[in-house]
Amino acid sequence: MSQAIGSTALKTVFDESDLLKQELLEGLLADDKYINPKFFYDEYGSQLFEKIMRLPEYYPTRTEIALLIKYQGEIASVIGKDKVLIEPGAGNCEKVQYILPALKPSCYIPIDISADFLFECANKLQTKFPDIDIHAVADDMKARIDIPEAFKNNDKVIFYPGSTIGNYKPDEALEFLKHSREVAGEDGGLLIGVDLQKDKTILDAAYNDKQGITALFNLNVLSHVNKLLDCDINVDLFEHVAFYNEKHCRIEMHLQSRTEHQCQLDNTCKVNFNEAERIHTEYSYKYTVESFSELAIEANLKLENYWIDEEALFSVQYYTAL
Ligand code: AVI
Repeated sequence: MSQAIGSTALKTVFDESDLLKQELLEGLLADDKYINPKFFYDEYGSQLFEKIMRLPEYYPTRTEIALLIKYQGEIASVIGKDKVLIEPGAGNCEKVQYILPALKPSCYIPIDISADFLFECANKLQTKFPDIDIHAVADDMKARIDIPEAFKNNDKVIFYPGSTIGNYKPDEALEFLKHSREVAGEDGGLLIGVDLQKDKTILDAAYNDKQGITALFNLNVLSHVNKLLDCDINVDLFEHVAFYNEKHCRIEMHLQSRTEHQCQLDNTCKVNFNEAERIHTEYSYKYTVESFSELAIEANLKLENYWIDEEALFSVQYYTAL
């Protein structure tokens, strides 16, 4: 297995942390305060997200896995053989394992910024699937992907499970779809997990679990901000708020200030919070198969096939060039 560390990785470590700090300050000093959801995932946040995925109320993960297992044969025959399968934000490369046995791509390229973890998982996967050339790339999702010479002429299929697309605003989702269309080219495709619109009570429960793990996950972003900015926002002065906004078809997560208070952010700036003022932390957009395929058309992608569970909770959709 060959491994390629993103060539820009080392060079950008220092400027990257300045940019992240700047981004956080901008969000906390804005009139409508916000923190980008990417800041959820420090070590503890990632552990909490692992727990979220196993919660009884959080249906997306188990429903998507069940779909991949049940329909792996059909998915493989729709996609075809000998593809180069590319997975942006692959993390622990878990979900791909459910489709690799039937799909049998020539090459699998998982991409993630957590280099050590990615290489460890990719190595394990290589042992399990010795006939597939696994070529892990430690970089961000937008990085230009160097396809190994031997597979340059194979069709490319992007695999993007987890309904992570839901965490993008529609214009960002469209940008992702356009980027995928560009990488896939005329003969490739996109296999994507998309969470579906459903009864508000199911959605509200999925983001307000009884054990309070989602609340811890949301609040932990403030501890992460404290580490990154070296400041002391009092996490106890905030509470988790999550609800389905039916008008915009999205879950909204916020952190709501319990009282009026002030925090010192760095040497130069303080931030004031009014009582009940919110910091927006995440959107999780929910689609219908139709609404998502309409968005995809704008990226020149056409819906080839889709698979949904019996309760119509979640969908796996396959797109090719329009
Ligand atoms: C990562 N993403 C798809 C999750 C979601 O459902 O939007 C993040 C999450 N936030 C709270 N619970 C799960």
